[in-house]
Amino acid sequence: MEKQLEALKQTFCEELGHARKVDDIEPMRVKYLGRKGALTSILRQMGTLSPEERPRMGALSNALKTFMEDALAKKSEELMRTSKVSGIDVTLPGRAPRRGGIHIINQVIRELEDIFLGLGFTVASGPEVEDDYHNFQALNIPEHHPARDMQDTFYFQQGILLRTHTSPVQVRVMEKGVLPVRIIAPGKVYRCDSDVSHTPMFHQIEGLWVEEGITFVHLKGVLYEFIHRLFGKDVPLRFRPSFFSFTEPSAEVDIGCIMCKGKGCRVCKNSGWMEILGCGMVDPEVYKYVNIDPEKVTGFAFGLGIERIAMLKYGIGDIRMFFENDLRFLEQFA
Ligand code: 2NM
Repeated sequence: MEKQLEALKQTFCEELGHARKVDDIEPMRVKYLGRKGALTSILRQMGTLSPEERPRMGALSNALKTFMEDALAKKSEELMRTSKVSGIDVTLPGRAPRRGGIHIINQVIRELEDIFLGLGFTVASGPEVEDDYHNFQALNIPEHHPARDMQDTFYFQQGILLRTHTSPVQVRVMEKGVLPVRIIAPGKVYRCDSDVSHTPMFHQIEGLWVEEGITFVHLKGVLYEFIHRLFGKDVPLRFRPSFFSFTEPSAEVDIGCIMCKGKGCRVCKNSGWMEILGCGMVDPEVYKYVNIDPEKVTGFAFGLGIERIAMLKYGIGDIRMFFENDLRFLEQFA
């Protein structure tokens, strides 16, 4: 029996020397130390020994058992540290998560916000799911105006819709009745439209200044300053008369084409000018809805599309690029 124990230790040590993976250890524990294992079957012969021999054999078997247990534990720990577990090298460093960045549209929004904060405006926001009253009626947009059509506006149900501009934010700020108002409202807007130059969701920034004594001169002063801070002091601009139901008088502002410097190109359709925003003096009709007395205060408002500004600034030809989430495009602006 002593010889058997000696031989068992020998084969155990040899086999353990060949173990290469942590997964090799458990089968060995079963084979040598398990209930039906090699050591157990040797111990079954204890009964055949003389009473004098038993204590010594018992001690030898126990020593071997402890030896094998310790050896298995040590080897297992060593393999865990140094070798492959099921084909995975746990000692390799992990893959670092990729760093995200601020979307180019949000970068442009921040830049515009910074300019207007510098001109004394504060940033306002409001719901993207709006009601007909704040999105159309309070802005003096007639009941049967084409802008209200199902074709142009996403409706949830009669009277509830996705805002088609950020003007309802301005209506809500005026409703609070705290004057003066000097705010910008950047955010997402929605129109049922989709092609190279239109996406169903896009971004706008609108501004509003309502206070005693505000005139068209203040409007021109703020917009000149804004455009010069955004596109540089040398860019020419011009005001063209226009029409909006919520402003009177109204104007559209063009800047000298920044692609061709006014010479005429594809982007400006050979005119040398590009339209970048709409503006005007807030129509007294609008004040009626928000309980402001047009005899006491006046104000101006303006609005522009963020994507258009970003496309001009970075020479991007297709508005859909902003929303396809192709990292090869987005990473250029990270
Ligand atoms: C524009 C152009 C002109 C505008 C007007 C208002 C409000 F609420 F005060 F009436 N908010 N935004 C406005 C005026 C927007 O976008 C091209």
